[in-house]
Amino acid sequence: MAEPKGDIALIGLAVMGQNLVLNMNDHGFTVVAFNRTVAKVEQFLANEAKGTKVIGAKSLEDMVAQLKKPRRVMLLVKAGQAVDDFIDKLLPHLEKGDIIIDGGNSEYSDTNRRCKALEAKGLLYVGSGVSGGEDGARYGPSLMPGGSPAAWSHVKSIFQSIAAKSDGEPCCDWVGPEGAGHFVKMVHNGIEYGDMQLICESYHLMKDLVGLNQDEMAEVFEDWNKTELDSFLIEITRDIMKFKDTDGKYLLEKIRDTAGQKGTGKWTAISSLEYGVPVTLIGEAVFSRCLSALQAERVQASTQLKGPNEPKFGWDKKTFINNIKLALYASKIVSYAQGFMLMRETAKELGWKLNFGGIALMWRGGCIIRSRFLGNIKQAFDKNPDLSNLLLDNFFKDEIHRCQAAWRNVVGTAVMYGIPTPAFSTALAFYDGYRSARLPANLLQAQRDYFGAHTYELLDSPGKFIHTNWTGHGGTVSSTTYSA
Ligand code: 2AM
Repeated sequence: MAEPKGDIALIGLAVMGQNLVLNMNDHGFTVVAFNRTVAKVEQFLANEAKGTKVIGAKSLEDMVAQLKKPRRVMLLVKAGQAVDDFIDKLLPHLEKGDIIIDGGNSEYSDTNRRCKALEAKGLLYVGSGVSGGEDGARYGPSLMPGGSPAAWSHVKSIFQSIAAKSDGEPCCDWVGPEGAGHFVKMVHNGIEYGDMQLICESYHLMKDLVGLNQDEMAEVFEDWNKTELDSFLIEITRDIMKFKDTDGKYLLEKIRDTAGQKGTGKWTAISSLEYGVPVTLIGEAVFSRCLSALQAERVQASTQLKGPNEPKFGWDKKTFINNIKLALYASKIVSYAQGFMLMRETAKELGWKLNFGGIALMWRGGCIIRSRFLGNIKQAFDKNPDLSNLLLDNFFKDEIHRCQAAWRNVVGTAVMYGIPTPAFSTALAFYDGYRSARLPANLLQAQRDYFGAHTYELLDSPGKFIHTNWTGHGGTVSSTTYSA
């Protein structure tokens, strides 16, 4: 048999898979394509992949036979059982040193498990976050690969050539071991929830408090997009504001205000609870979607529950709109600081070494949260790879200080007028908590010790747990200390 020509095989010819195959082909790689329903391979070759170098495979055996060694097989199939099934079917055809890559939306804990299992068999495993939707997959996604470190040198050139570029640099770098790539993709999605919620709160304030119409709001977003808020999400929001339905009316006004979700934001919030990291803004963004979904209840309650009786909003519009912009920006800094805190803590718990600057670079282009802002985050980690918190970087510290008065004004005004701004508010509460040398948790510890003998430590002797008999009756026996 002739020397095999395939640089990589790709299994799963739904839109994302097809587009990644075509993207790899454009960059000079020979891709072997396969799909569970084999008829789709023929269809793909006869249509989308016509005239390309893509090779169709009739079976897994045929597919593997067409690959150069070490073999690289990328899965883009439905997350969950389908990935395990394909791994099981592939194993008899592969040998030590071969590489399986999962580019689907797998949960990172599944990727942890699969990575360990395959490494134990002498194979290499990569779990990669892929972001940017269909267009990204076709012309340059953000790629977040993690897994067996030895695999990186074998997939690097393919991954970095097909990835989006930002200032000439590929939005793809090695994230870390095991499920680190999928974990970082999950946090990306959580941050996306937060960014979207912040923009929605700005819209709410501009519409219901300032009284702007959609053309005016489109202009505001257009202006913001030329500043530090320059990002894909602000850009599409501007376009949504302007979009008119076939009847000439704004489409946005006709859309039901009930948000859906697929779960990645929820998983980020669950992880933050699991690891004990206060990722409050993403949490609020998830809960805001839940509250929006209670539409029938809200409509009912709106006829019964009264808001404040404030005089008409009398602020200078321009000033207040600029304040909203600064509130959004400051809240966004807090949200990303929280996201990186979660990644840092998870890395510590799981013994991963994560490349934080690389993560910012991967998100800088290609994905939904792409923005100028991520360039600043990259710079912060370039300056200090061990930066403990983004808020303590000089650039972000100065920016938060610059925004602070406006941010407090917006949150305060929203509270006075009864407009919900959960993400703005929680970001500010976090900021004030994080910068407090002393919080009222001394009282909390006293309460816990009072009713449950949970013990407390004194300021001048940390690590020494004491129980006090607060009432003069009851026992002096303390309960064991534990941390959930
Ligand atoms: P199909 O075309 O044979 O349905 C996205 O759904 C991709 O995942 C498709 O390529 C689909 O293959 C594949 N897929 C979905 N569920 C699968 C399963 N249980 N086993 C294998 N492949 C699956």
